[in-house]
Amino acid sequence: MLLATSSLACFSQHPILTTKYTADPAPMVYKDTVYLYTTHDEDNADGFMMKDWLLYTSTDMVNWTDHGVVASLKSFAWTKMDNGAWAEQVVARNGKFYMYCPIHGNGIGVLVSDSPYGPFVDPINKPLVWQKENWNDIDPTVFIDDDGQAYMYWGNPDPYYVKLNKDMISYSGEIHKVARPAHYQEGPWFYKRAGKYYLAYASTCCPEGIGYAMSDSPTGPWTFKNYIMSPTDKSRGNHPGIMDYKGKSYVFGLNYDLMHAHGIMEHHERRSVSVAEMHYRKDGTIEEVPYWTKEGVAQIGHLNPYKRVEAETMAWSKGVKTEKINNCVAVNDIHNGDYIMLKGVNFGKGAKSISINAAPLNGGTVEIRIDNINGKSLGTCKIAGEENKWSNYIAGMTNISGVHDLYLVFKGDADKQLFKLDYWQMKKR
Ligand code: FUB
Repeated sequence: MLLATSSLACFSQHPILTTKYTADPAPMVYKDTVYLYTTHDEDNADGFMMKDWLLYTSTDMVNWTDHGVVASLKSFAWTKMDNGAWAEQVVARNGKFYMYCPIHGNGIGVLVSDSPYGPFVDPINKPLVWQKENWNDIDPTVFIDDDGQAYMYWGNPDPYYVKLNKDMISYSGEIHKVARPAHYQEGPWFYKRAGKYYLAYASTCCPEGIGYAMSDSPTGPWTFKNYIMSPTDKSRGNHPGIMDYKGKSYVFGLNYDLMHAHGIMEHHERRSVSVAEMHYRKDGTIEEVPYWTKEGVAQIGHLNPYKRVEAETMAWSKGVKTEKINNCVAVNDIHNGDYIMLKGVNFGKGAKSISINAAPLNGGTVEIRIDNINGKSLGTCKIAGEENKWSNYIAGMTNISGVHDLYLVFKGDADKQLFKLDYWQMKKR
C-alpha cells in the first residue's frame, strides 16, 4: 500500500499515474490510442532503483489504464544488472513495435514485439549501442523520417546519433557526437513537425526543466530555442515525451509530486509523470508551458460505463496498487477508505446496475458515488465470499443521468485487504 495522507483526498489530474511511481514518459500514438511507456521507480527507492518498464494507455487523456510491466532487465540475457532500467522509447514500424532500452552503464538494448502490449523479446542478444568507455549511453529516442531513414539520438551529457537500418535493430555508419545545444543535459526527444526537426531534452541539472532546439536537418546543427518548461525548484528532475493526439499537442514530463502527496518531502527518486497541453506558434517555435497544473489537461470525450471498464482504469486513486495475474492486470492492496476516481463518465439517460468482477480477501463493499468522494451515493456493492475466487458481484443503482466523475470508494475492516478487482460494467436503465 502506498502511504496515504489527507492531501490525496482531493482529486487532481497531476500527476496522471497514481498506482506506481513512474518516470521518463515515452508516448506513442498508434491507431486511436495513446500508449504511454514509462520507467518505474520502486516504492522504497532512495536513489534510482529501476528494474522494469511499464505501459499505460488512454483514449481521453485523463483516464489511464495500467497494463503493468511490459519488459524488464530480465528481457536482456546479456546483462546481469538488477538495477538501471532507464528511459526507454517505443516506435512502430511495419506492424512491429521496437522498444529501445538503456541499461545504465551497459549500453542501449532493443526489444521487439508484434503488439504494443508486448511481449517484447530481444532479437540481437547484445547491446545495440555501447560505447564502453563511458556511461553516456542513456535515454534513446528514435524517429523515422518521411524518406524511411530512422535515427536514434541519445546521451548525457553529450547527445549522439546513429542512422538505424530498416530492420530497426542494427545501424550503419559511425556514431556521431553532436554539439550540445544550450542547456542540454539528457533525455532527448527527437521528432519532426511541419517540416522542422525538434530535439527536446531535460535541461542542465539541477533543477531540470525541458529545453528544445530546432533544425532544418535530422542531423543538426541544432539551435536552442527556449524552454518548453523552465527549471523550477518544484522538481529536481524532468524528462520530455512529446506527441500530437486528436488535434492537440502535448508534453509529458516528470516530477516528485505524487511522493509529496504521499507526505514524503525528503528527496528520493520516487517520481511521477504529468502532462500539459503545448502550443506551437506559426514559425514552429513552442509557447512555454507553466509547471504542471493541478487541473492537468482537458478530457477528450467521455468514458462509457456501459462497456467493460478495466478496474485499473482511473484518473486518480488513493491507496490502491496493481498486479499482473496471468497476464491480466488487477487492482489490489485495497483497504478501508481507499478509492478509484474516473473522470467524465457519461451515464446517458441512466444506469440501472453495476457488475463488478472481484475476488474477495477479507471482503467489504464498493460505494458508487459521483462528483466527489463524499458525493451522492448511487448504490453499494457487497463483495464477500470464497477467498480469491473471481466472480461478478451486482448492485442496483439509483438513477443518474448525464456526465459525472465516478468514485468507487472501498469500505471494510480497518487494516485488512478487502478484495481484488478485475473489471466492472454498468447496465442501462
Ligand atoms: O530515470 C533514470 C534517468 O533519470 C533517465 O534515464 C534520465 O533521463 C533521468 O530521468
